[in-house]
This record gives sequence, structure tokens and C-alpha cells, in this order.
Amino acid sequence: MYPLIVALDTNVLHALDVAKTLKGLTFKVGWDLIFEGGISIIREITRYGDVIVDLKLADVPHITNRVIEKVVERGACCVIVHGFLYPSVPRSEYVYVLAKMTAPTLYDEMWERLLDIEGIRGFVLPGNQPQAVAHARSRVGCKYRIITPGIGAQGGQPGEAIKAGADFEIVGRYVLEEPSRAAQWAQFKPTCFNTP
Ligand code: OMP
Repeated sequence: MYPLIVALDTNVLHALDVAKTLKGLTFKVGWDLIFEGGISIIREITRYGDVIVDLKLADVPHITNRVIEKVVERGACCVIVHGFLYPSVPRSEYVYVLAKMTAPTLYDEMWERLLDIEGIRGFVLPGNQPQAVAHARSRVGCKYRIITPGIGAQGGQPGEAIKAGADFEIVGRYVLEEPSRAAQWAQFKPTCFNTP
């Protein structure tokens, strides 16, 4: 397994085709694909690899927890939740907290506070800002996973965020356009965790 999470932000046929071609990797399923393929697309993609569901959840805890439960029941390993919910972020082994985005947002003013959150699976941090990834890794050690979008189309270079301390890089367009590019990740090793 390469330290790569392929973001299947595409139509159902293309997503299934890429997942089959890259069987054994990890896939991220978001709104785009779920609107096209229905919620059952989660289970379908799990036939090819681990699935992270990215709904960027941001509701009150009882609602967020109900959604997480439904997604996990369908075979997802984990779910991405907005960090700005802090301190009402759901704490669970299924939760990745989005702490800073690849585009400028208000997270830039408070993201470091979110690194104190305990009892989660890990953090989503911007792979096109390796210095932020390195800072987060030095703060959390190997207690939590770090996964990083922003590679390829958003300016990050393959492997750069992993070298800065990430475990997995999340890549959409760069790999969707040409799935053979996934092989570039064969040379990289996760900083702390081998599983997404
Ligand atoms: P590409 O730019 O095509 O590689 O896609 C990036 C993927 O990462 C998309 O699925 C985005 O929703 C996701 N993403 C970001 O681009 N920036 C963020 O700050 C956070 C995410 C995410 O949570 O995955």
C-alpha cells in the first residue's frame, strides 16, 4: 500500500474505473461522488480499498455523531469533520479533524489551537504548506495520523508533505487524470502510521 489517498471527485464510472485500477490503495469519497452514486457508493468503493468519507461535517454533536455512525456502518474507516466545531468536535477513532485548509481561511488564525484536540483519529492539514505539517507533527508526535491534501493541482509536490511529517497524501485531479502517477508514491513511507 502506498501512502496515498485518491480523492474520487469524479463521476461514478470514472471513480469505479480508477478504484479498480488502483485496487489496494485508500480512497476518499465526498459529496460529488455521493450525489451521483448515492450513499451505496461508499460500500462499493470499499471493495477496492479503505474508504475515507469526506462530508466536512460541521453540525451539533448529536447530528454529527448520527451521520458518522451511518457512514461507518457502510464500511468507511473514517470521516472528515470541520475543526471549527471545537470544542464540540466529536471525539472518536473514526474522526479526522480538518484543522487548516489548503486555501486561505479563518483556520489560518487559529489552527494551532486545534492541535490540542484529544481522542480522535488524526488531522487533515495542508500538504501544499509543508511547514504547517512539520509544525503539527512536532506538536502531536506520533499520537495521531496526519493526512494532507493539496498535492498536484494545488501546488504541493508528491512526497513533500510526507517528508514534512504526514502519513498519507490526499490527491485528486493529479491522479484522476493519469492513474499511473500513483506509482510515484511507492518510494515514500508514512511518518508514523501505515494505515489511513
Ligand atoms: P485535488 O486538488 O484535485 O488534488 O483535490 C483535493 C482534495 O482534497 C479534494 O477532495 C478536496 O475536497 C480535499 N481537500 C482540499 O483540497 N483542501 C482542504 O483543505 C481539505 C481537503 C479535504 O478535507 O480533503
